[in-house]
Amino acid sequence: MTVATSVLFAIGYLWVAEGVVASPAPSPASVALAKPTGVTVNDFFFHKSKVTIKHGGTVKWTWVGMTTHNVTFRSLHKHSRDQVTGTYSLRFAKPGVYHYLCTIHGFTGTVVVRK
Ligand SMILES: [Cu+2]
Repeated sequence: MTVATSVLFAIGYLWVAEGVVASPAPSPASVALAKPTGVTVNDFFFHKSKVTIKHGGTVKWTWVGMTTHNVTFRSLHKHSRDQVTGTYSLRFAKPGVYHYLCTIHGFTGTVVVRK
Protein backbone atom coordinates (compact mmCIF):
# COMPACT_ATOMS: atom_id res chain seq x y z
CA MET A 1 0.00 0.00 0.00
CA THR A 2 1.34 3.42 -0.95
CA VAL A 3 1.38 6.37 1.42
CA ALA A 4 -1.36 8.02 -0.65
CA THR A 5 -3.78 5.06 -0.35
CA SER A 6 -3.04 4.75 3.37
CA VAL A 7 -4.03 8.39 3.84
CA LEU A 8 -7.20 7.89 1.80
CA PHE A 9 -8.09 4.86 3.89
CA ALA A 10 -7.55 6.83 7.09
CA ILE A 11 -9.71 9.75 5.88
CA GLY A 12 -12.45 7.35 4.76
CA TYR A 13 -12.42 5.60 8.12
CA LEU A 14 -12.64 8.87 10.08
CA TRP A 15 -15.46 10.11 7.87
CA VAL A 16 -17.53 6.98 8.48
CA ALA A 17 -16.77 6.88 12.21
CA GLU A 18 -17.68 10.56 12.68
CA GLY A 19 -20.92 10.10 10.77
CA VAL A 20 -22.00 7.40 13.20
CA VAL A 21 -21.18 9.46 16.29
CA ALA A 22 -22.29 12.88 15.07
CA SER A 23 -25.90 12.18 14.06
CA PRO A 24 -27.78 10.15 16.68
CA ALA A 25 -31.46 9.72 15.82
CA PRO A 26 -33.80 11.70 18.12
CA SER A 27 -35.64 9.42 20.52
CA PRO A 28 -39.46 9.22 20.13
CA ALA A 29 -39.86 10.42 23.76
CA SER A 30 -38.02 13.70 23.19
CA VAL A 31 -40.01 14.38 20.03
CA ALA A 32 -43.30 13.79 21.88
CA LEU A 33 -42.31 16.11 24.76
CA ALA A 34 -41.37 18.89 22.37
CA LYS A 35 -44.81 19.07 20.74
CA PRO A 36 -46.91 21.88 22.24
CA THR A 37 -50.53 21.47 23.29
CA GLY A 38 -52.72 23.68 21.10
CA VAL A 39 -55.53 25.99 22.27
CA THR A 40 -57.49 28.30 19.97
CA VAL A 41 -58.46 31.87 20.89
CA ASN A 42 -61.96 32.50 19.57
CA ASP A 43 -64.69 35.19 19.75
CA PHE A 44 -65.23 34.85 22.75
CA PHE A 45 -63.85 31.69 24.30
CA PHE A 46 -60.75 29.51 24.57
CA HIS A 47 -60.95 26.04 23.06
CA LYS A 48 -60.37 23.84 24.78
CA SER A 49 -60.96 25.96 27.86
CA LYS A 50 -59.10 23.43 30.05
CA VAL A 51 -55.99 21.52 29.01
CA THR A 52 -53.76 19.17 30.98
CA ILE A 53 -50.06 18.88 30.23
CA LYS A 54 -46.98 17.38 31.83
CA HIS A 55 -44.55 19.70 33.63
CA GLY A 56 -41.96 21.04 31.25
CA GLY A 57 -44.57 21.07 28.48
CA THR A 58 -45.67 24.00 26.38
CA VAL A 59 -49.10 25.37 25.50
CA LYS A 60 -49.48 27.25 22.23
CA TRP A 61 -52.48 29.54 21.70
CA THR A 62 -53.54 30.35 18.13
CA TRP A 63 -55.86 33.29 17.41
CA VAL A 64 -58.65 32.29 15.04
CA GLY A 65 -61.35 34.93 15.66
CA MET A 66 -62.07 38.40 14.23
CA THR A 67 -61.62 40.38 17.46
CA THR A 68 -58.63 41.46 19.57
CA HIS A 69 -57.92 39.18 22.53
CA ASN A 70 -55.09 38.36 24.92
CA VAL A 71 -53.92 35.46 27.07
CA THR A 72 -53.08 36.71 30.57
CA PHE A 73 -51.79 34.71 33.55
CA ARG A 74 -52.03 37.15 36.46
CA SER A 75 -50.50 34.63 38.89
CA LEU A 76 -47.43 34.20 36.66
CA HIS A 77 -47.16 37.83 35.47
CA LYS A 78 -47.14 36.50 31.92
CA HIS A 79 -49.27 37.64 29.01
CA SER A 80 -49.51 37.79 25.26
CA ARG A 81 -49.96 41.02 23.33
CA ASP A 82 -53.48 42.20 22.51
CA GLN A 83 -53.72 40.55 19.11
CA VAL A 84 -56.18 39.48 16.40
CA THR A 85 -54.00 36.88 14.67
CA GLY A 86 -50.85 34.93 15.45
CA THR A 87 -49.79 32.72 18.33
CA TYR A 88 -48.47 32.81 21.90
CA SER A 89 -46.57 30.01 23.62
CA LEU A 90 -45.78 29.44 27.27
CA ARG A 91 -43.76 26.66 28.88
CA PHE A 92 -44.82 25.39 32.31
CA ALA A 93 -41.96 24.11 34.48
CA LYS A 94 -43.88 23.60 37.74
CA PRO A 95 -46.93 21.41 38.41
CA GLY A 96 -50.07 23.29 39.41
CA VAL A 97 -53.39 24.68 38.23
CA TYR A 98 -53.02 27.90 36.26
CA HIS A 99 -56.02 30.09 35.47
CA TYR A 100 -55.87 32.67 32.73
CA LEU A 101 -58.18 35.07 30.94
CA CYS A 102 -58.61 37.56 28.15
CA THR A 103 -58.51 40.81 30.12
CA ILE A 104 -60.45 42.65 27.38
CA HIS A 105 -63.53 40.42 27.51
CA GLY A 106 -63.17 38.34 30.67
CA PHE A 107 -63.49 34.80 29.30
CA THR A 108 -61.25 32.30 31.05
CA GLY A 109 -59.22 29.15 30.61
CA THR A 110 -57.20 26.74 32.72
CA VAL A 111 -53.91 24.91 32.27
CA VAL A 112 -53.41 21.93 34.57
CA VAL A 113 -49.73 20.94 34.84
CA ARG A 114 -49.10 17.41 36.08
CA LYS A 115 -45.95 16.15 37.83
CU1 LIG B 1 -60.99 38.81 24.34
